[in-house]
Amino acid sequence: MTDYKKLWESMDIDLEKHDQLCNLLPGFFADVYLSQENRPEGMNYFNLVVSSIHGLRPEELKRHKDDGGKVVGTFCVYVPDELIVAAGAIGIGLCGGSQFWVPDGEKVLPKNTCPLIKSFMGAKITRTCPYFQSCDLLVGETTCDGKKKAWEILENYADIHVMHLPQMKRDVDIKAWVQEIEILKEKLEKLTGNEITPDKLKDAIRLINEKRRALKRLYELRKARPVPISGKDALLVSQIAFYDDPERFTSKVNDLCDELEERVKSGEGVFPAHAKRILITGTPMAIPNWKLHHIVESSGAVVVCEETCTGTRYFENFVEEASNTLEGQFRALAERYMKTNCACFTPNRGRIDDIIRLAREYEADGVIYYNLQFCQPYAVEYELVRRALQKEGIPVILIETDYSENDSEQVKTRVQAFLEMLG
Ligand code: BJ8
Repeated sequence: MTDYKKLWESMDIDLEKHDQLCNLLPGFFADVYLSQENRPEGMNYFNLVVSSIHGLRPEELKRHKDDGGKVVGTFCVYVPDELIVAAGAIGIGLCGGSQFWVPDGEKVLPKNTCPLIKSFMGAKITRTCPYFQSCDLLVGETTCDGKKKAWEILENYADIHVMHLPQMKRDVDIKAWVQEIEILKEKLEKLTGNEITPDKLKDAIRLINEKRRALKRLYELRKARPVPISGKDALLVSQIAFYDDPERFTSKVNDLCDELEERVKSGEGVFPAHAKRILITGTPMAIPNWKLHHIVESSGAVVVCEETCTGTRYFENFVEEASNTLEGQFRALAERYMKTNCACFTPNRGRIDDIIRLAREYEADGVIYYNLQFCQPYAVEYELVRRALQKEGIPVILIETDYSENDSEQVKTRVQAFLEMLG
């Protein structure tokens, strides 16, 4: 602990406020996670990562920086991690999932802003997040209006580069994204002093594809009946993917999958085979946002899949590995990333098709459409998703909520009524 204090001091962390934050997590994690029965052994690694979330990994980031390396923070799954890795930097996903930071975010943002934005803003301005404090550069993007305008405030506190994301998927838009990737490449080369060569980028593409493969393998195993791992545990693994070392993470996920494969073979599950299977779709759930999964799974149902950016959108689609030129690699990156279906795009029919496909593949009994309060793109898109699911005979409910516990009982009542309706 003493050592970490020195580490935090070196990062200019507000120690007093940071202590308050650190005191909250262990009890919360124990209630939500350690209370589960029959968890896979392979989750021990991920428990460790969370229990020392402000220690172990930030210490690695510090060592990397002491050796002259750079750390780059990102907020969206459209920003290509491969480039950051190829520049010899470490990429960290910074989306805020904690209510702790929301009141401070509200000091500089309107209250009717989505909690994810208020949370990351609060994390930065209070200097209580070692990941934010480690970053040499932040990379924002023009997705929703809330984020787009938040960058202008955030740049008072940190260096930020904003990528201009097109919001249609025509060839002209893919070409525009290639150009943004080229600009980011130059920015990263300048930051790190390292040239991004085709060989380095090829290795980085392989590395990140391997991580995606491991996550895909984990998700495939959740198709089994009974399901060998809880939705809460799978969500935790997805959340950790955003900040852990990619190589180690991939190997730990594959170890976990080996164990789950054995479970599937022997018919061992964490919920009875008849438990209702739920697909969650919607806005991302950044760590430690476990609210909805906890409500669903403590009501006797199991979450089998997330069509979110902390779920399938993060790992589906691989980057073509064959190209040996930067030009070809940039095009391959742009094509892969532009396949992501975010509600910031218009039209966004691909997301509706994905939800229907995933609901079938995972044999979901119902879909919960999860909307972070004040997220307009996903809120508006609900109507189209609802109509499409109704046509397919797939029950759906909209749950709009924030990070606080204020509405937990109300959300629980609605989820339980939905589960009862599923019969
Ligand atoms: S690709 S979902 S990570 S933008 S911040 S849109 S919740 S109002 S996070 Fe996102 Fe990239 Fe899209 Fe995924 Fe809504 Fe909040 Fe905006 Fe949000």
